Amino acid sequence: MSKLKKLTSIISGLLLSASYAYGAGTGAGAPISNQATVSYDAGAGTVTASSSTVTFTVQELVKGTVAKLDAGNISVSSPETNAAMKFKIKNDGNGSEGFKIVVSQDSGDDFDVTLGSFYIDDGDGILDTAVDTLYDNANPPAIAADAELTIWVTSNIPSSLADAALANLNVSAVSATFVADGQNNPNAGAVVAGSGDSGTDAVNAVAIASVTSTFVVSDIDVTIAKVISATRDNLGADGNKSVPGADVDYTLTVTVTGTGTANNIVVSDPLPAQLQLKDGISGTITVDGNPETASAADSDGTSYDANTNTITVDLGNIDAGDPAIAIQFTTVIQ
Ligand SMILES: [Ca+2]
Ligand SMILES: [Ca+2]
Ligand SMILES: [Ca+2]
Repeated sequence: MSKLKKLTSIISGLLLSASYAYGAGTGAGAPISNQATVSYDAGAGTVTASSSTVTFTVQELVKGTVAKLDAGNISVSSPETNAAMKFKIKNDGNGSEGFKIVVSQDSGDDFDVTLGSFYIDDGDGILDTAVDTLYDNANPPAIAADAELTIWVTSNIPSSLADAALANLNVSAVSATFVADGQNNPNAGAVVAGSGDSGTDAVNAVAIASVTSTFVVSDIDVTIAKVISATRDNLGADGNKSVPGADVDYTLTVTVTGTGTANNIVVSDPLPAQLQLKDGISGTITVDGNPETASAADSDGTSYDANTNTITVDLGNIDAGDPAIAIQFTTVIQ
C-alpha cells in the first residue's frame, strides 16, 4: 500500500469511528453488524463456512447530569433580586437531547425563594441577563451527545430575613423526550418507543437525581475610611504646611461588619497626579502594622504602579467582626 493510500485509509477509519463514538458509548442509530466463520480441514484441504450477517441498531440512551458549579453556599442579601446559582447540564447520553430543568425547594430550611428564570451562560461565567440566553424550559434546547451547557438559575430573595438564614434549591434535569411522553420522573430502563434519535427507542439510563445548592443570607459589609494622618513640609522647622515637596501621610481603614466572610478584598487608591508615593516602587506601604514593599515583583499583595500612580493592597478574606485593617503610606506633593 502506498503511503498516501495508507494515510487515506487511516483517516477514513478515524472518520468512521468518530461518527458514532461518544464518551457515553456508541451513538444512537449506529448499526452494529457481525458475522462468524468456521474453518476446518477436510481431505481436500481447509474449508471455511460463514454465518449470515447479524445486524442490530444501537438505541438512544438518555442521560442528563446536573452538577453544581458554585463553591460552597452563595451569599445573598435580604431582599435581593436575580440572586444566581450556577449549574452544568451535561448530556451523558449517546444522542441529541434537551433537558427540562426542574427546581424544588426544601421546606425544612429557613426560607423559600421566588424562582426567576434560567439562562445559558455565554462562556464568561458571569450572569448578564441582557447578554446570556434565556433558557426556554418549555422547549429546551437540544444538547449534543457529550456536550454541556452552563446554566444560571435566578431567584428573588425575600426581605426581612435573619442573618445566616438558609434556603436549599434542588435542581434536576429531565429528558424532554420523556416529559413529552408524560414521564416526568422516569426510572432507569424506562422507554419511549420510537422517540430516540434516528427513530430509535429512547431508553432512560438512570432515575432522576437532583443536586442541591444553598443560599445563605449575609448582611456582610465592607467599608473603607481615608484620613490624612500627618503632613511634614520638611523645611527644617517641624512645619506641617502642604507645599510642593511636603510629605502627606494617609491612613486607610478597612472594616468588615455583619455576618460571614468577605472574600478577595482588594483596596485600590489611585493617587491624583499632584501626589506620588514616597520613593515610588522602592517605597513602603504599611498593612496592619507591617511595613511591606511597594514593588509588585514580590508576592506580599501590596504594590504601587508608577504608570497609573495607583496603590493596590490585596487583603484576601476577612471575617465579619475581625479587627479593622489599617493601611498607611506616605506621599509627596509634586
Ligand atoms: Ca434524543
Ligand atoms: Ca426552603
Ligand atoms: Ca455570561
